[in-house]
Amino acid sequence: MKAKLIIFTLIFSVLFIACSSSESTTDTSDEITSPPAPPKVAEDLKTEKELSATASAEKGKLVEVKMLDGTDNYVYEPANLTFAVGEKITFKITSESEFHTFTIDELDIYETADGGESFEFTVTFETPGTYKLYCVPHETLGMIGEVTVQ
Ligand SMILES: [Cu+2]
Repeated sequence: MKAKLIIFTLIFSVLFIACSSSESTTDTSDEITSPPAPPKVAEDLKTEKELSATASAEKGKLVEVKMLDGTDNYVYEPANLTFAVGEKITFKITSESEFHTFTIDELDIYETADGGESFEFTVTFETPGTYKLYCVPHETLGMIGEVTVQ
């Protein structure tokens, strides 16, 4: 009689534990919460950048710059350019046979031309200074120049 009671108690206990453990498993899955809301994107604090060269649709004085790559000699022609403050210039950049860029970081100028093609763009130089001109793929090969605004 006592043994039966023990067995009954054991079975009951096992069932109880099994039930409660399965319940707790269910609880756990219920506890999975939705992913936290993404952090609020910081306000774009970019301030109005004071550009020292302004792009323009209206044409100015035409200046042609060749971007040469013959016989692995990567150069701008001319490589040194001088402009007056306030001067509006329409550049016509022409790539000889490879992709080149006409990049002046400080003036936010990044223009490109594919091999054999020309591209025109107009800028007005507003801040005196000496600015580095370079070609992104060929800078290390010496394809650099200088733009002076005075
Ligand atoms: Cu180049």
